[in-house]
Amino acid sequence: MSGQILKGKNILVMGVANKRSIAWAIANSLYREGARLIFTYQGERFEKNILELAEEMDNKLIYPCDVTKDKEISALFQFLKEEVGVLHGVVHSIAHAKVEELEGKYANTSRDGYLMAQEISVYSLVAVAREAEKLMTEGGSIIAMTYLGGERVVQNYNVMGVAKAALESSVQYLANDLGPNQIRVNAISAGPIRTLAAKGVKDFNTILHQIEEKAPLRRTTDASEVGDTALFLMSDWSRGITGEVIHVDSGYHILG
Ligand code: N5H
Repeated sequence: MSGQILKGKNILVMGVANKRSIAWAIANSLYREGARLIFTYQGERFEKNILELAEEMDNKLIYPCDVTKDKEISALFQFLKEEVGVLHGVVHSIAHAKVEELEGKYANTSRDGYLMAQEISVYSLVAVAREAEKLMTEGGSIIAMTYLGGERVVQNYNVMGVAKAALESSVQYLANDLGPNQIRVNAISAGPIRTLAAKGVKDFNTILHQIEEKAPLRRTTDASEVGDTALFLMSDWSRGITGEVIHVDSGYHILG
């Protein structure tokens, strides 16, 4: 089909765990506009999910990558170099924290839990961006996922809020480093969405109801809205934007 805005673009999508994943909604938007997608997954547990979900997608590639292992990141980029040569985009939709640190006081965060949240949720972006730059010989776009709790205190977000603050700052530093090669780095700050990461979050329904009552658009965020914003950020329409955080949250973040 002609007229697809991402035709000929190779985009790495990291972080599809299941069909509810934000990364999966983003992949659907990108695929609709003609992108060739390369998916990574972490561990056998999620391999089956991505194989099934992406079964019907033309030309996709699927490769394992545990972002805590330098060797796995190198192997992924070696694979990309051989299979696609040039990379145009990266979608980073990966985060992790110990479940026990997502409630109660931030002050109780363990050293171990702090480092784990930072390593998986933030350092992974830095490591991936550094490798991606080498393959983005025609310019590129890198996007990461963040949340309001990185800008201000949101009850229970705790160690993940501090990780998102570091992620948003990393987006700015990486945008500055990679900009001269016409590689843009941005983040999307999504409103709460019922994903696997949100599973087990106490009072998630209450949080969603609050958004429905108070957000300017009076509704919660749909993953497809995040997908279409990611599409914009991957496309040439956003060519002048880098180091930015775009809120896709029904406007909730403007409220005091
Ligand atoms: C204020 C809130 C509610 C409390 C905080 C939730 C934070 C969620 C983010 C992290 C990434 C969730 C997480 O690491 C869960 C793990 O401990 C357990 N789950 C897993 O291991 C599953 C199986 C795997 C697939 O998930 C991960 N991530 O490894 C924030 C909410 C209103 C909004 C929200 C849910 C934000 C967000 O960052 O996702």
